[in-house]
Amino acid sequence: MAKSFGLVGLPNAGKSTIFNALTAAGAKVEAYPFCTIEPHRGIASVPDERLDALHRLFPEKKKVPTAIEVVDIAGLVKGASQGEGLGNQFLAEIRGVDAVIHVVRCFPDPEIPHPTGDIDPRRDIEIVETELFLKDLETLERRKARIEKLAKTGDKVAREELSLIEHLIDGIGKGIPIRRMGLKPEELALLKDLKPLTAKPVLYVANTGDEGENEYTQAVAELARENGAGYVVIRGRLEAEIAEAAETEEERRAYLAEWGLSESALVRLVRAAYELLDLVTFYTIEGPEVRAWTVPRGTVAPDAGAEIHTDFRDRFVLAEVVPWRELVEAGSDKALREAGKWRRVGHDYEVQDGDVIHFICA
Ligand SMILES: Nc1nc2c(ncn2[C@@H]2O[C@H](COP(=O)(O)OP(=O)(O)OP(=O)(O)O)[C@@H](O)[C@H]2O)c(=O)[nH]1
Ligand SMILES: [Mg+2]
Repeated sequence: MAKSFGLVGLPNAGKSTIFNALTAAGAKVEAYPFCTIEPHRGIASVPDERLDALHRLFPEKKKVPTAIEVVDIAGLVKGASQGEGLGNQFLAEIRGVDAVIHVVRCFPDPEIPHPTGDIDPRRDIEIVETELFLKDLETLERRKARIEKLAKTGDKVAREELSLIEHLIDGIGKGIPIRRMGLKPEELALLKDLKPLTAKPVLYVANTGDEGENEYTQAVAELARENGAGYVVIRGRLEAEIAEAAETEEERRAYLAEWGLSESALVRLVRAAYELLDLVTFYTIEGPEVRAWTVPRGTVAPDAGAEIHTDFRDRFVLAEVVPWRELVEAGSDKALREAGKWRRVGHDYEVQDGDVIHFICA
């Protein structure tokens, strides 16, 4: 399934611009706060040079890249949780995402108003993170009120959940995001339905002007290091314009190269996000398709197969595996087979990033 990312940030930080750069989907972008009043969802297919190289060996097949889903919401302002601005109500929209992309304004432009008057990444980030904390508090308090009675009657599950929720409320009160509370898998499982926002991994996007890195992006980089968050610099407006102007991936690359950029924002963001989420990509060449798939690192072959077909897990017999580069260097599947390079692996095999996998099922 496509991984999904929710964009948060102050009004005019450039969320819709980044959304456009990523999806080239044309969400409305205007120079006044709150132009995004409906959450926007977009799908972007992930450019992948390894997939391209594999596809050149099988040009008659269809190339199917992986995709990400991006959700753009309205800007958050201080006091959103008390009803300021429009942001708070939209936070619920990003409950379901796999990671939060926090867009931080790093472009100075007197024409574009800043909600607090001037750019200050550290303060700006804090305002937004405070709103995420407050949203989580609201969610947790509501849940607490609901299960307190049940816990009093001695219900064991409710008591466990209640004590976890009290622990989380306490941590948030101290300014610790849930993702940094070191929760055990069984505790995380209890939060499955609540989906608290600060439990999600965060990637900071320093949205900067055409000229690239500056003192503000430096500040974001520093904070990302301190907070254990991912970090990418994106020249949002420039990339959005290029994404919209370019008709093909080649054309896009050519425009980017003119600005000294070797890779698009999408490629860099996806790489950073996959790293943050600890995902690996594998490839299949089956039937009419050359296709990329994404799974968590450490996924064993039968579970990877289940991405393709749920019943592959039970029907799994063995898999043939080869690193993508070996297949590309061999020049064809036939040459690779003759060289005996396909490796046979069993149920315990952990899929490696860049594997080409052929599943053999009963
Ligand atoms: N100069 C400059 N302007 C930019 C850049 N990125 C975005 N902008 C402009 O800033 C304004 C706000 O950008 P949006 O993408 O709409 O901001 P937003 O975060 O979606 O704002 P809300 O939806 O109101 O929360 C637009 O006029 C953009 O064109 C940039 O890199 N440089
Ligand atoms: Mg917007």
